[in-house]
Amino acid sequence: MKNILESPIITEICDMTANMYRLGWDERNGGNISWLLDEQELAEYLDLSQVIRNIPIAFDAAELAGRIFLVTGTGKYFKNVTGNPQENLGIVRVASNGTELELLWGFEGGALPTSEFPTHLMNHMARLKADPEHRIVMHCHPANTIAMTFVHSIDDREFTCTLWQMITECIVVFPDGVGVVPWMVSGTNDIGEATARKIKDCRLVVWAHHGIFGTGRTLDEAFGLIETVEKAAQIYMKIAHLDIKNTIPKEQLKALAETFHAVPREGWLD
Ligand code: 2HA
Ligand code: ZN
Repeated sequence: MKNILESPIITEICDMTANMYRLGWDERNGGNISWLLDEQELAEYLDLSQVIRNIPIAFDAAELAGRIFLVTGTGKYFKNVTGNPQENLGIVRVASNGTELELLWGFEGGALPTSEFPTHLMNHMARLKADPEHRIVMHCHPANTIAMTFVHSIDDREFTCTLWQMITECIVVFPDGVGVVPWMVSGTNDIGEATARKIKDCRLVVWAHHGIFGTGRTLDEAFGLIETVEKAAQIYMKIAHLDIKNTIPKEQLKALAETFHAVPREGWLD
């Protein structure tokens, strides 16, 4: 067996959580990541028949039975992951009954998956239907994106069009747009369902006054989507209170998307 602490899985998530912490997106225990792992790759590092303990979950994830996820722990700090991956991270398999997780590695000292795991699993289900190559769900608290939800309409289309107009690259990076879920109690199945309903059509969902979810095939894709939204929101927050003299007209956004073969959400630029 190879040493899992030296695997790309653990080294990449350590680099990512440290980077996100340094960007100020994950204060205290803020933020969480889950990664749908490749079973064959994981079998080089772990005996997948050895279940350490079972962890109940409060909804039916039978659709994901047998799937294995790396996930950050509830109450754990992103800044501490690199120094102690085995306490701050866990690798869990959805049991065949769909209402339990089988712990295969990590979560030492009795730790549990993120409180947002229902949302993560529902997002994984929704994105896998849209893209079989989907692997990552990433949540964090970037300040400008959150700030924007206090001063801008939180209609999906209006919020997205403003972001598209903030930086030329935006429509190329996320032509599928951003969904916005109005404020709800987090950690619940209800917010998970509301998020999954939006994320089935786009890879990004903002939680008003809370944070953002990015998804993708790789950690870099999910991170890059969030990074681009946050930069656009930062520009919005720098200019929203000023006298706007120039903008990128919607017609030009259409031309831009066409040039880069990006397909914006149907009807959103009309
Ligand atoms: O993991 O970010 O939304 C802590 C949170 C909850
Ligand atoms: Zn959060």
